[in-house]
Amino acid sequence: AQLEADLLGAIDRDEIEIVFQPQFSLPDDRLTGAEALARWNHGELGRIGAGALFAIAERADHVAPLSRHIAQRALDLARDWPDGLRLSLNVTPADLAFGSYVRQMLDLVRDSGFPPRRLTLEVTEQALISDVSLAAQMMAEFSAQGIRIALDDFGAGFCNFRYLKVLPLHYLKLDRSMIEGITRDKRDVAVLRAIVAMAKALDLEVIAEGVENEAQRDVIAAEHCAYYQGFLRAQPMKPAMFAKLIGG
Ligand code: G
Ligand code: G
Ligand code: NA
Ligand code: MN
Repeated sequence: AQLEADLLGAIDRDEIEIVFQPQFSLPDDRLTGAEALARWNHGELGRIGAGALFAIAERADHVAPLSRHIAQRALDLARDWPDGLRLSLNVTPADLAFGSYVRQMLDLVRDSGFPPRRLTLEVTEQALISDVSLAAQMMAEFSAQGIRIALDDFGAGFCNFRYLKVLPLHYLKLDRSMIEGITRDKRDVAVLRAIVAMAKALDLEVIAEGVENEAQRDVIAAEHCAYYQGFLRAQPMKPAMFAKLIGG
């Protein structure tokens, strides 16, 4: 309960850190942007990852201010990135249950000066389960402003394929569990190939995550994934490091 009580103070004390994990295009390995990942650098407990951080925020009913804080920080940091680089922000399921989430995010984006057409929101299937049509409507409002939507962690959950049809998505982001075996098991490649073909028919671009070695990178390139991220190319890094990477 102490952690829950501490969360708003942590935001004020600037203990919520944003790191960026670079994303690259295929087959040319060009840097295309970064995903913002949050963590809590707790004074006594050390680093608390995003999963635990959002679980604490839900128990404390502080998801909205936490999400707002992270989005604000990330947008602020990304404002000076070269044109062409995209920023991805994660959306937590509880965000979509918050009535004024879209309004609040659109206001934040506008106030930040970061161009909405360079912003991607990553939404997990889990966020859609309670009310798909409401989620679709919220996504459409973001899309209308040029913001793109990625369906995140695809392949990790139940993969309701109907979501791919009814939601205004731009990207399909494959969970790293779908990438892990592709250099060892032909059946993993078969699944990947089928999903990429389906994505193409639905006009979705595929992002592979958790790419850890050259062999995996070569398979996803051969299978026509459009983008990837993973430890092969870059770990999540401090904003100053990312600024250096892009030549700032
Ligand atoms: O980086 P880490 O291993 O802690 O990420 C764990 C999970 O938390 C990942 O699924 C990631 O998408 C999610 N996550 C990371 N940062 C954020 C964030 O700022 N907001 C939300 N909603 N989820 C995040
Ligand atoms: O669910 P989400 O995809 O947002 O999770 C992001 C998390 O995945 C981050 O915690 C990040 O550190 C981790 N991650 C990023 N690249 C790799 C990778 O190549 N391998 C593994 N195992 N984890 C990764
Ligand atoms: Na994500
Ligand atoms: Mn993911």
